[in-house]
Amino acid sequence: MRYQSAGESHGPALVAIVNEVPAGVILSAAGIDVDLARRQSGYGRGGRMAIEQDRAEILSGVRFGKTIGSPVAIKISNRDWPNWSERMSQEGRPPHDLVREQSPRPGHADLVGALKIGTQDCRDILERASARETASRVAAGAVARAFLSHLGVEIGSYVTRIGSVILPDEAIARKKGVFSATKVEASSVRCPDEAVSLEMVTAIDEARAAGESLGGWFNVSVTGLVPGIGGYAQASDRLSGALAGAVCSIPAIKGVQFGLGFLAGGLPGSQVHDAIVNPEGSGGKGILRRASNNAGGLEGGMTTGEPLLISAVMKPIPTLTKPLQTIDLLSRQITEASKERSDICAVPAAAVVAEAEVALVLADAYQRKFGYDTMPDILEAFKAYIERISR
Ligand code: EPS
Repeated sequence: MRYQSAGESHGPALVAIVNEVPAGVILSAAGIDVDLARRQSGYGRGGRMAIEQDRAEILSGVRFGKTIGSPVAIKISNRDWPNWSERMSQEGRPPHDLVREQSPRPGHADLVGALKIGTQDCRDILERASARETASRVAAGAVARAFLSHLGVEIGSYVTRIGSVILPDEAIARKKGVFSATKVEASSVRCPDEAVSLEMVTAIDEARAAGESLGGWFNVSVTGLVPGIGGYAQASDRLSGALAGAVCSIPAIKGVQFGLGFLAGGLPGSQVHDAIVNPEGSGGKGILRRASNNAGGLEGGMTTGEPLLISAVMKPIPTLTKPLQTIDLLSRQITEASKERSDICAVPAAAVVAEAEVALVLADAYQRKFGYDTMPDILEAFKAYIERISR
């Protein structure tokens, strides 16, 4: 399963096309909308989120509520488009009063993108480098999630840090991979602890007042996985690489770790590796388990069957209301970086986008193991595999 997306942040719409979706996956626009709304929410978002109410329009690949084995195309209209139709027109000449974005923001794709494609108007870059593009990823990821739910796989996420506010038992939560989804969804910053959520909200308010922006950390946790998804024989088979690449492809993500992650580098082997045990009360039958999950659900580039635990760090948003110094691309004079309408903090949204990226990687890996064409065949292969590894 693979996706591609298109669409400018202030163009008429975003589009996602998901290829290699098997027939028989239950899929509805309303189901996709749930994830689109989760991405839109989160304390610290900017004015754009008050304008948009992202809705998925399924253009192809679904009939009577189920996929039919053809590419699934999804459109998300930009409600802001009428305000931009002249500045972003596909036809004609630029309006005489067009304001060009020629003061690149440090930390954004503005400067390097402008150098790359040979423009002095960074709008040509920022329209696509904008985090708005992640709405299409979430729509594509919802297709992968729908496929995985037929196989018992569930994906969630929670925020563990915003600015200097850290969820205190972060390491414990990461090890176990269990958290209260109800508490997370009830928190405006996707943090399972109510008191820490409030501190995070205050930190965002303070950043807003200071003309600042904030980054943070989040965890993605996946349950219901079977062992042996991914592979060890070729570099490209390794699920760890595919997952890290997918999460790092999200704008502003600067690092990814699994399970104990960087902490594993400071501990002796006996305190890192997870003992292999029989499932409790099984009498020596059933899928072999682990006494702990420091590996974060991955060994040798494959799932172990324990929860997959991915942590990532997001840098602060580059657009600042008290802008940094930059160079005007036309005059080469020192100036202030441009001030686009922006978010103060988008860590909760990034966590939802990461869920989608993880879903797409896992869906692809499950298909490689159990088949591509149709759900009944895939489920039969899946059942046979579970039976074999349980003996
Ligand atoms: C975003 C849409 C953008 C920003 C934000 C996230 O809309 P606009 O640029 O019209 O305000 O709110 O984008 C960025 C933080 C960024 O760096 O581009 C969205 O849909 O998530």
